Amino acid sequence: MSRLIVVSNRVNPPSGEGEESVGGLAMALAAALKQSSGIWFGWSGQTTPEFTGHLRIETVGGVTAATVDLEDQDLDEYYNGYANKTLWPLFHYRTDLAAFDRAYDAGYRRVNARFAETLRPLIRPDDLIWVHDYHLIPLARELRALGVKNRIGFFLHVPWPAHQVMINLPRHRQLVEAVFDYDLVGFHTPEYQQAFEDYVLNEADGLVAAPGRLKAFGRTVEVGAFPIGIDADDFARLVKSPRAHRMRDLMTACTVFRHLIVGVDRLDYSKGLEERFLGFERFLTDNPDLRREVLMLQIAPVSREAVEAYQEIRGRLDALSGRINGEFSDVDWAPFRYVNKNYRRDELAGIYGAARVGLVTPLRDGMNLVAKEFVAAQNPDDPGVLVLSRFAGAAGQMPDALLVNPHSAEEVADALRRALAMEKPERIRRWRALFESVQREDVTAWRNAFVAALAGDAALQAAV
Ligand code: GDG
Repeated sequence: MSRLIVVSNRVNPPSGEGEESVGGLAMALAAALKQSSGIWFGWSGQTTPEFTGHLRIETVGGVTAATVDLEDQDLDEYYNGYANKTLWPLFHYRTDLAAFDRAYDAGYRRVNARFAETLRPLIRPDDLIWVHDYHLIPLARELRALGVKNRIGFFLHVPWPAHQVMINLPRHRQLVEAVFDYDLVGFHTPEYQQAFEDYVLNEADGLVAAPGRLKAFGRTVEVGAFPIGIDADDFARLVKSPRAHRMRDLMTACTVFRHLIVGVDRLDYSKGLEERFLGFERFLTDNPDLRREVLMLQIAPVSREAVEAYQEIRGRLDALSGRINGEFSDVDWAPFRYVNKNYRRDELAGIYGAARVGLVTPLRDGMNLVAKEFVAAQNPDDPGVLVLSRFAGAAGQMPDALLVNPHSAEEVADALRRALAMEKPERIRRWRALFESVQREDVTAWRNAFVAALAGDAALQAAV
């Protein structure tokens, strides 16, 4: 069997049970690599004044990590710049927040070239190379320029935006042309795959050579939808852990006679936190009879603090959470807890398990793993209800959640009321259907399906 080389911007395998928050991509890659003897290559997270190209190889949490430091300027132009100020907002439909700057573009290409040069000596002829996410779209192009002939796949963890949104990017054709140096390109959902196809047909004179095969720029690429999932077995273990039990008991003790509504997200404007807070405020306004029966807990560890848009949204959330508590609290009671602290994964499992409602309302989200973790943490005999944004990739796989438009405070408030009033038989019926898909379409199924397609292994593809 071929060796797998996984490439992503950051390499940060969780070191154990209590590892801090590392985001959805890192959780998934660590889980995917645990099952193979592969290598995980990417940025160490450190910077130096000048790029050295020095490769560091170590084993962390059962995974062989090969990392390289970047230069200070790379951090500004590539990571904070093109990746997080240009592509992230654009791919999440926030053209108002997207910064277009030639220096970012140049930094992005420079780092992709540096990644390719550093990775090149590690590659053996029959390795499969699997590149992840929007930071590294041109990596295959750079590797091909160095003579790499291996099968190279790309997986996008965020949405591929609609054609009319994509063309806001200066030099968009150049970026899409680079996609055609891959052999296989994977998206979370058929909708993102379709949006990519629309672009190729409309902007690149491309054509559909066969189902799942697009031709443009003189090359052909295979495309497909590979919905990511959680490490279901590992999460089941966390749910049963002593820390999860302790946390569940603690949360249950501080919500006596009340229902817990929980949200867990990186502090990011794509996650719809402001809109969610307004939805909860609307719920409190519309339902005076239920006010004392709920506690909303929002956990939102800060991320990407160097980017202004993240500093600004943090300020607005501080103000909004203060306003809600100021308006509705009493001497002996407050409706809302808003926490920027990072919790251990086993503690999160306990918090999810104590909640009657999981409120997951991103404005746009490639998939959203929190929705799946919430479902996996529920007590089968008395499960909570998932309220989920229809704009999360996960919505297509989770029709038994209460699906809402996250922009509508009224819809969010009504869904909360409905979730709290839902009788046990309906909760159990909905939860069973959700849990079944969370287990079946887990991270192992995702990895196996992508790797089989990349290997071009028809027998394996038929089996997954
Ligand atoms: C990207 C895409 C896609 C959150 N707070 C804490 C904590 N977390 C963990 C969650 C979950 C992960 O972070 C977040 O994953 P998501 O999928 O919800 O979102 P992104 O980070 O934006 O991930 C997304 C994903 O990639 C995979 O393809 O689903 O659409 O945007 O696992 O539990 N973990 C800990 N403490 C926290 O306080 N330990």
